[in-house]
Amino acid sequence: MNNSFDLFARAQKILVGGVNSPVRAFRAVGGTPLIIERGAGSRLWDVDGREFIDYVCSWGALILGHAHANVVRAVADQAARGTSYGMTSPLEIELGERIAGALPSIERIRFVSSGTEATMSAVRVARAFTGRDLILKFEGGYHGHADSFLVEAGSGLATLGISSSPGVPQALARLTLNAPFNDIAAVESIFSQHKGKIAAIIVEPVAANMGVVSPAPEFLAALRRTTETDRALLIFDEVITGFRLAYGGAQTSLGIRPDITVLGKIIGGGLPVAAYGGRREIMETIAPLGSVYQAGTLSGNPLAMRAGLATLPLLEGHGFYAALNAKAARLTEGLRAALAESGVPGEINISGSLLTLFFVPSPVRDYTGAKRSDTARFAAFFREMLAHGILLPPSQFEAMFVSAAHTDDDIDRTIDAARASLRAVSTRK
Ligand code: KE4
Repeated sequence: MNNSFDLFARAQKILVGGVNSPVRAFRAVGGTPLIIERGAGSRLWDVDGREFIDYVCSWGALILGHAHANVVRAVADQAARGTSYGMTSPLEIELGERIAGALPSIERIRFVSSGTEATMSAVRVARAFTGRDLILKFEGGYHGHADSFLVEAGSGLATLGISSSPGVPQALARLTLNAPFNDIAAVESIFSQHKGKIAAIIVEPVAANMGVVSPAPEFLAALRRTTETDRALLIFDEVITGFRLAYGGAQTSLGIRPDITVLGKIIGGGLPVAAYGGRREIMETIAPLGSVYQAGTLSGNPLAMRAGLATLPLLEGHGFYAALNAKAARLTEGLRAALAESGVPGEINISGSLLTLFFVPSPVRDYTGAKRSDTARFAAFFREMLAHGILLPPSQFEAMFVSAAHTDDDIDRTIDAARASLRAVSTRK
């Protein structure tokens, strides 16, 4: 019996590529994509009953793991009280206040339903507030699929080898400038070429869509200085890092205050929630106070708000991040030992509970370095690990996510599986 195979064949007859997001199609790693029946804790089960230790965790949203009891209870209770009122509820006020309490750079916030919606709106606000059109992002950075970001982007575009998406008018693509991540000289050169014309830099403070790449010391501080000098805005895209690297996100742990922050994933506890927020004078350019228009039918809906409100308090608890990061550190140590033992060239970048094993011979500090990866060997490793019951993100250019639900035994099993899988792929030429 192979329900996965049959269901994927059926899916392809209605869903484009059999998926609702490209990276799920396993195009870069081969094999039949998973069709998942259910999840609980650190586990996923597919429709054939196969069990996996999950390091995708809904691409980072499930920092508590699948079907956490508090989230399930909150969502069930709220469903019975109504899922969407089309009007403001106390819940969105409460979640907004909680987030602003964790990130002092957020004086006003607007909830939306996806990270793309949030980053797209943040850029619109930055363009309106500065009266400028150009934006600067980083090669391999991913900020969702709004037109302005699909230029030299990471994540699924890197996975599929798409450098820039058709359908984005050249006139718009030209307004997006790119620099190598961690290359402040390149940023300063671009700013001197376009003095007074750049509305904002948008950056993942810790890159996670070229694989994980941490900022070089002083890089983010230099971005802050450069934008301030030129009166451009600094947008931190913390859709992944927000409430992942610390209760307040990367900006808290790295001590840099952006003008606008974009959040998603964890703040929704697994339901569709994202947000953008920042300085009051910037955010009050948005309707109904200002004339920058942005709206959303399900923005701030009570069902999703309850999932976020059930999640965030559990992260604030004493020692949550220390315990989570210790698990990721132990996994990384084990994987590094397995790499050394196998003789396979590889580097592991880790930041908190985010990590990526690159099949490269030298350290990865930007997208050019990440693209040196042996993606064929990564694909073979992915398939070997899957056969051992370990689900990695199906792309060399994504992050592994460790959750609070991952146990020490999960970590040990993952290291053992990696040891066997690296031996198996070490013979590949
Ligand atoms: P969504 O529109 O997918 O909710 O968020 C877009 C986004 C924005 N900013 C960052 C830093 C992101 O990582 C994302 C989305 N992340 C990808 C995985 N790296 C989502 C997974 C997918 O595309 O299926």
